[in-house]
Amino acid sequence: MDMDSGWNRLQKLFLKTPFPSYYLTHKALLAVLARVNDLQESLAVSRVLLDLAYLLSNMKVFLCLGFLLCLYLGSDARVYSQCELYNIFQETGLAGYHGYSAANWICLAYYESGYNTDAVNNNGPSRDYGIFQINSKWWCNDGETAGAEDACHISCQSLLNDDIYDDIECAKRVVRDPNGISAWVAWRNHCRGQDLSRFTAGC
Ligand SMILES: [Ca+2]
Repeated sequence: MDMDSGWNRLQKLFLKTPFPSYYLTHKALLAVLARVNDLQESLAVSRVLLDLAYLLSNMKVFLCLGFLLCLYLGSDARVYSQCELYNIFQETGLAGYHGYSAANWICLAYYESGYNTDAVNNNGPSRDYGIFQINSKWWCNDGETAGAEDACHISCQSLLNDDIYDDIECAKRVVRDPNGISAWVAWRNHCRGQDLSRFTAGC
């Protein structure tokens, strides 16, 4: 039985694949190969089969870890561009919601968070979260704000990831209150009555 040529082919196959678990598997295969050389062939073959079974089960673990890593990276924070926000606000109907154009919402997000989804501002008794800086006293639940209302029925943590669709639903809830968009100090101070055309230019 020509073990070497078979193993060499297997090694080359693993070396060609860029996935890190295959690299680790390749290292483990080399260790197995070193062991094979010291044993009788019949014994070696049974050990090799056992080791292969072990490696295959390990690969499943690596694949699962890779999948979890992708999930983790997939929910990471990010900084949006103006035109990305413009398109999402159009798609979700936030543009024009309660009479406020996309430019008003983009201006608001710019002055509240700089379009950064993981922005947090600690006010002392409460905190503001995410791209719209939604407050934990009235709108979201961060588990550490006394007398919190949680009117959006949402975890404040979920306002910090790159999925802003839930943030937009909460912003719609905020603007439906009597204060409307004036609930956002940054909008009152920087956007109200201003020429906002630069916030949608080129989109
Ligand atoms: Ca979110």
